[in-house]
Amino acid sequence: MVSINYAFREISCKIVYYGPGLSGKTTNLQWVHQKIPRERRGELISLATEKDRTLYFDFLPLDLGSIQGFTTKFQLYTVPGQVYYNATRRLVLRGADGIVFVADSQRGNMRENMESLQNLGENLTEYGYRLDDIPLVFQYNKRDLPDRASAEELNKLLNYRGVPFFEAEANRGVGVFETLKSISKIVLEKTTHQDAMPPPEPTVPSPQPRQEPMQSRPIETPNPPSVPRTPRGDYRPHRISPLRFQPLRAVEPAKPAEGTKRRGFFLWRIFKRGGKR
Ligand SMILES: Nc1nc2c(ncn2[C@@H]2O[C@H](COP(=O)(O)OP(=O)(O)OP(=O)(O)O)[C@@H](O)[C@H]2O)c(=O)[nH]1
Ligand SMILES: [Mg+2]
Repeated sequence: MVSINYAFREISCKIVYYGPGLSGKTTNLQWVHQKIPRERRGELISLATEKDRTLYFDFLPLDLGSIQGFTTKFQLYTVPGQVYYNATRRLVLRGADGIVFVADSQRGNMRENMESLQNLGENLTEYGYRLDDIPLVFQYNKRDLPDRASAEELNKLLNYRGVPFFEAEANRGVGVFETLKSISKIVLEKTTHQDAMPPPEPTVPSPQPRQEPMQSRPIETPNPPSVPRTPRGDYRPHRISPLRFQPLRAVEPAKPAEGTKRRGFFLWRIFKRGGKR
């Protein structure tokens, strides 16, 4: 689920690269890691067997710039494509905001593609998501190899939703960034539309203590407190000096001093008698 941290003006999204074994999921992340500027990405973490098959997942954190004043952080994951790692696949899929389905274009692998897509649907159901709803794009990879199915054939077989698809050669970087751009755009659009983004411009530019990212649904748009203006016209936050701060106490009305009531009574009697005691 996309998480939005208003204090740090940050949106975090999780994208999962899914697909059959050896379709090129890890290769996609490797290319992105290699090509994206260092300051925009973290380290690529890969847990692989000695034959470079993904054993658990690959993970790559990215900073994809800002949208409406919010920094967008993306976490890219791949699942292990080998059939018997389904428990791991399901685990990696948890909390995914968008899916890139990397299909192998070689004709001999159509069955694996279809089974993997079906497996994706089943695993999503476990988390209460539906393949019909989740942001999804297809990448038809290995377009350089002979005996590949055409994009139309692959669309007929897999892309029943008619979502964006990209022909790719991930090992040469062809189509890698186009795919990533497309899925991130779809995820962000969904977030901004569904969750009524953007939140109101907070008027208090005060650094706040780090908070755990808030879940995006339901989005709360807290009313910023009214803030005084400085003579220069810019806003400054309320500050309460700890020395001046006194907890509020109920103010009791002052009791009349002892004897006030009696004195009043005698004065009244003297008045009635015309000033005589
Ligand atoms: N010819 C060709 N080879 C590719 C392409 N993309 C990836 N490969 C190669 O395919 C092999 C498998 O790629 P990976 O990225 O490890 O595949 P994967 O989907 O992560 O596989 P698992 O981790 O087992 O699920 C590697 O040797 C890649 O170099 C491509 O577009 N064309
Ligand atoms: Mg892999």
